[in-house]
Amino acid sequence: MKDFRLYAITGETFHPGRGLVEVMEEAIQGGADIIQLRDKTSSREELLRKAKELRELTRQYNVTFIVNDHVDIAMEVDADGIHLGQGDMALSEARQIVGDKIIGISTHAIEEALLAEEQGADYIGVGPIYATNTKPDAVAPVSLSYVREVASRISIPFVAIGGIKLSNVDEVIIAGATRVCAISEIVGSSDVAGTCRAFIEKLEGSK
Ligand code: 3NM
Repeated sequence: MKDFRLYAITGETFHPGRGLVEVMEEAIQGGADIIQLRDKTSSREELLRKAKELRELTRQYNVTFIVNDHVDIAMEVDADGIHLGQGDMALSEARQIVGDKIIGISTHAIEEALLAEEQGADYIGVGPIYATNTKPDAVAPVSLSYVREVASRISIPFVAIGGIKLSNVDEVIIAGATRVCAISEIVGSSDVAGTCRAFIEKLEGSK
């Protein structure tokens, strides 16, 4: 897969009164290089409409587009890939459906990370690093030691997620993350592009 640094996930509850495409376009303009559609409440019809809009946007900017959970919608809009949690469809089953599209897997412990890598995930999520209200069913924070462990033992790309803010991302980077993901800090910002640029600067500065 095309490499990435800043992974932005949709979170419409954080930007009432502002459109989904408008906010995600700002994130892309600020340097986000993966956009994921994550939406646990919309109907299938609504989701499909949003996925089509974001597919068009990400094509315009040549940015990777991932759909969370809904493999069928990812296929229908020709997304670049899907993201699955631990309780979702098995990786092997998903691989049969999506072929060589990107498969990302959420992991919360090194055993899950090693298994995802062995089973052919293209990247893994590593989190939640900090407590977050964005995902009500998130497990307890995994702490920076999990980032260090993944950085030393996993070869596929990994992205740190969960409660990551501009104010704490430095320590995540020091622990070994070269890619980060945020929802509330990015889409809830009054300056979405500026927040993304600030994340990118920190990630670049760490090289
Ligand atoms: N997945 P915020 S944490 C969607 O640990 C998601 O796998 C997580 O939102 C995981 O940046 C999380 O607002 C929520 O904390 C991230």
